[in-house]
Amino acid sequence: MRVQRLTLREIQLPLRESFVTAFGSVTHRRLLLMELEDGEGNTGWAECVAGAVPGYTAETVDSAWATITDRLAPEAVGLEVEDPSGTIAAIGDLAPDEPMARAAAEMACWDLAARREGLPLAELLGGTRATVPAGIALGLAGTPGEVAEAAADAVRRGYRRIKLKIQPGADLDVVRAVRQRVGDDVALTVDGNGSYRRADFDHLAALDEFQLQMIEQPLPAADLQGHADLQRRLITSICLDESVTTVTDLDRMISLKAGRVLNVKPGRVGGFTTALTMVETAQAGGIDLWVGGMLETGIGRAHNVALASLEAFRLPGDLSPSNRYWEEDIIDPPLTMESGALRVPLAAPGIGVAPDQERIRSLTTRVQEVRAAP
Ligand code: OSB
Ligand code: MG
Repeated sequence: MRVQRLTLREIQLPLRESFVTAFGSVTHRRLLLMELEDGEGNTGWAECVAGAVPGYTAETVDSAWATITDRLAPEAVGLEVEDPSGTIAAIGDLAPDEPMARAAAEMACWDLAARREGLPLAELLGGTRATVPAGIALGLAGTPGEVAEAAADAVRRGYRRIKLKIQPGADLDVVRAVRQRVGDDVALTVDGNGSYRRADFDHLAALDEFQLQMIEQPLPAADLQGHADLQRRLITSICLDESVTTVTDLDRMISLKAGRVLNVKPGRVGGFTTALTMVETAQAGGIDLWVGGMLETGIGRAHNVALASLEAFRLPGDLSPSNRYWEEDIIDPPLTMESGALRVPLAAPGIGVAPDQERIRSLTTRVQEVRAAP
């Protein structure tokens, strides 16, 4: 397979409501869309998960734009590869510390490869499920009572798991209010996005009484040893997100016992090739798995849903329908939730959802095209 043309677009899309985490507030999602063409009429699409400002990791929309246009695209376009993993073998060394930028290219290659073979992406990745359970992430905005109301509303709408963003000063009261409001049978998790410190261990141990499914990324990304020390003090399982961007990070998580659960985001770890290796490594190491999200549009969500269709992802992910974040998505038709689950798009090849070209054009703020030399 040979990529003849790469088109990188930046679009800006307003969120239905601002999403607040320990890193700050997002009201408009700036994001990059990658489109590849093979010169035989097939295209592959992917979304780069980097945000407008650094915080979650160091990569941003602007750094990923530069990485892709300056370093990756000139090498990737025109390259002959057997399969999508070949792209990463060929270009991985060009951007070792930019997994989000790499992932956009790699994941678009998977969509392209799947469409060339006429297979759903989920099937090419080894997925077997026809539906995946939906989970919702609730931001930090509002009083504990308001978050509890939002959680109750999410349960009414069918979500199978609720994740609450927390940070120092906005944690125990929120979790207590939500647990009281939704009852003991609802699966609840929290995500600190690295906002706690080693001095907070006693405070975090107070979360044990709420029977959370897990505590996601309480400490900074680099502090694997701190997570290991904290895990020994907690009944609740620790889940890592930001701390694991490479298979080596996952090996260290397992050997240090820095947590029992991994949030896999293909866009964070450099794409599906690494994500699939992580699945094997995690399973061998006794780590539970789920698929996370990064406020994606339907294009990125469809990639995540395809990955979540693998049997290995035993816990509900941050996989919500199009109308969770967007008044109008950039795919047509949008992803919808039925009985608390999303249908894996298996009826069409590749990611199985169609980018709404007209809408994407109208939202585009910059475009760059790279063509193979004739
Ligand atoms: O930490 O999982 C995270 C969104 C942006 C950046 C980081 C995270 C998140 C979420 C949102 O939690 C999950 C979603 O996309 O629904
Ligand atoms: Mg997280």
